[in-house]
Parts: sequence; C-alpha cells; structure tokens
Amino acid sequence: MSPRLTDWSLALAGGLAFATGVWSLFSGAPEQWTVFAFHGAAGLWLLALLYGKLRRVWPRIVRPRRWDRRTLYGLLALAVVTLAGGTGVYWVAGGGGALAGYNALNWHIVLGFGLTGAIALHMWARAKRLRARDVRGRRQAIQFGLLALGAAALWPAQQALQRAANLPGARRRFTGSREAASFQGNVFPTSSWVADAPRPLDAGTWRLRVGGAVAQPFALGYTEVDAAGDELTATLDCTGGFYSAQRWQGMRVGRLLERAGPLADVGWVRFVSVTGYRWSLPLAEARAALLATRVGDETLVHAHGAPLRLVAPGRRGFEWVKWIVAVEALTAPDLGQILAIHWSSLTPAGRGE
Ligand SMILES: Nc1nc2c(c(=O)[nH]1)N[C@H]1C(S)=C(S)[C@@H](COP(=O)(O)O)O[C@H]1N2
Ligand SMILES: [Mo]
Repeated sequence: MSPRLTDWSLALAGGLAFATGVWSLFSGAPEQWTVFAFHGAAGLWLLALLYGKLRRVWPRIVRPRRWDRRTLYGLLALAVVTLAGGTGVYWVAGGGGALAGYNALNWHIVLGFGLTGAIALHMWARAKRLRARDVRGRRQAIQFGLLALGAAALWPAQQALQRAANLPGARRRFTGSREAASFQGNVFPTSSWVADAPRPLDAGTWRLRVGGAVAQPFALGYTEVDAAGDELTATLDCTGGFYSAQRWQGMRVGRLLERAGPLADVGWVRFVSVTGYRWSLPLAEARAALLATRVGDETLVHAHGAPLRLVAPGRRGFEWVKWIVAVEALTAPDLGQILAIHWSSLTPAGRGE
C-alpha cells in the first residue's frame, strides 16, 4: 500500500479502536458483545498496519543521526500503540499480574487514551493529505481489503482457538472480565470508580428519600426497604476486569415509583450516593432495577454499599451506585452525572470526613 494510505488506515483503525473502546465501557448486556468484537478486530487491524509502517520507517529509526523532532513524536506514538495493543492482547489471552497496582486491562484503558492523544499529536505534526493517486489501483485496493478483512477474521479465529485449547482467556465474560466469587455472599471484590470511601452509614438512622418529579415525595427507613423481599439474580461487571454473579435481595425500584407517582414527563430515575456519586437509568429500566440490602443470604457490608446499593442488570459496575440516600425522578437526562462520579471522591463525604 502507498505510505499515505497506510498512515490514514492507521489513523482510521486507531479511531475505531478508541470509539469502540470507550463505548465498551458502557456495554454490559450480552447482546452488546459486538462492541467488544469490533474493538478486538480494530485493534488487530491496527497492529497489522503497524507492521507495514514499521518496515517502511525502520531505516530511519535505526539511524539516530537522521532523527528530527518529528521522529520523536513518531517513536512516542509507536511505543504507545505497541503497549496499548500488547496489553489488550495479553489480557485477552488470560495474562495476569499487576504493575503499580494496575492489571493489564487497567493499563490497556489508560494507554488507549494515551494512544489516541499520541496519534492525534503525530498526525498534527506529520500527516500528509490523502491524494487520489494514494488510493488508486486494483492491487492497492486488494491489499487494503485483505488486511482489514484478515484482521477482522483473526478476532473470531482467536476466540475459537482459545476455546479449543481451553486457555484461561476462554473463561472470560464477553466483556473481558474474569469471574470472582460468584454466589458467595459478600466475598466478591470491592471497587471504587475513583476513590469513594465514605464513613459507614448507620442503618438505624439512615433514610431513603424518594423525590424529584413525583406527585408524592416520601422517605423510608431501612427495615421497610429490607422487608420488601424482592429478588434479582444479576452480574456485577466492573470495567476494572472482574465480574461476580449474585442473588440480590431488597426492594424493586418500581415499588418506590408506584408509591411516589412519577409525573407524566418523567423519563429517567437518578440514584444518589451519600458521597455525591450519582447515576441514572431510563424509567422502564429503573422500574425493573433493584435496591439491594442483601447479597446471597447475607446483609450487605459497608464496602459493598450498605445499607443500600443499586443492582442494574446489563449495566457496568460503575453504574451500580453504592451507599444510596436518594432516588429522584427526572424529566431530562442527567448530563452532570459523568462529572459527579469523578468528583464525588473529592467531597468531604466521599473522603470519609
Ligand atoms: N458511591 C459509589 N458507588 C459506586 C462506586 C463508587 O466509587 N462510589 N464504584 C462503582 C464501581 S466502579 C463498581 S465496579 C461497583 C463495585 O461494587 P462492589 O464494591 O460492591 O464490588 O460499585 C460502583 N458503585
Ligand atoms: Mo468498577
């Protein structure tokens, strides 16, 4: 392929990998597996293109006297792409271990953001316009197609191989997460999105406020929520790389809403933590979600969000708000929630003061 077509293909593959990667953080329902398949195929395409590019620029890389400032940008981009792709492949293949407290998937996500920045920087310094003659020609079209299709085919091939050889990677969930302590009560890992660490809440004095755009706001005590006895089996799947299937007990959100009477234009329901962390779900989905006081046959412990945490089937772990103090009906989507989950850890309540 022409150098410019290779370079622009690299940018396209990088953009696709980034977009599907970000999207995957919000994908947890089984029918969303295609997001992860696209992400894997885009990553493999990127690595295949990189090989072609490396063959071209290698003579310059091995002669430092021929470097200029832009070569450094290029080397930086190269290092980040290799590491981002490498950590992804390593995690998918079942690779374990941690570096500075972060596993390969954590690093893959950080490097993915870094990679997008590095590619953008590199293109800004170096990108050349794609001309008609860069893309013309049957041979070139065939090469482009073969490479893209080949990479796309590598993804299912790799899946089948892992299953056939029963490699550790085959025991992942479609999100890439690995099983941890399913159906064993409170034993499963705990996780914070940033660093939320509130003081334990006293179930005796704790109240759940139900309000927002409703006819009849009210508040409930712990025993009343706990006595509802609703049940849901659902999988908590953290973007940090573990999942745990559990039988949760508590009160269905639908019960609270029936009592409060959402106004006609309510479209979302927001769950607010004592730390300020908050997330919302579309109304129908919220009705079916559970506010859990128990996991398995045990009372939920503080680290898992006691006295009350959200169980939102098909949503990623970060959306399962812990230490809930309020449920609010909304008439517009809550755009601030994406910021709230980041800054809640900096608030006094989030720091445990
Ligand atoms: N208030 C609050 N809720 C939160 C978080 C948080 O940091 N603060 N972390 C989320 C994340 S990232 C995950 S994966 C789950 C983890 O739940 P667990 O600690 O019970 O495993 O809680 C979610 N709920
Ligand atoms: Mo998480």
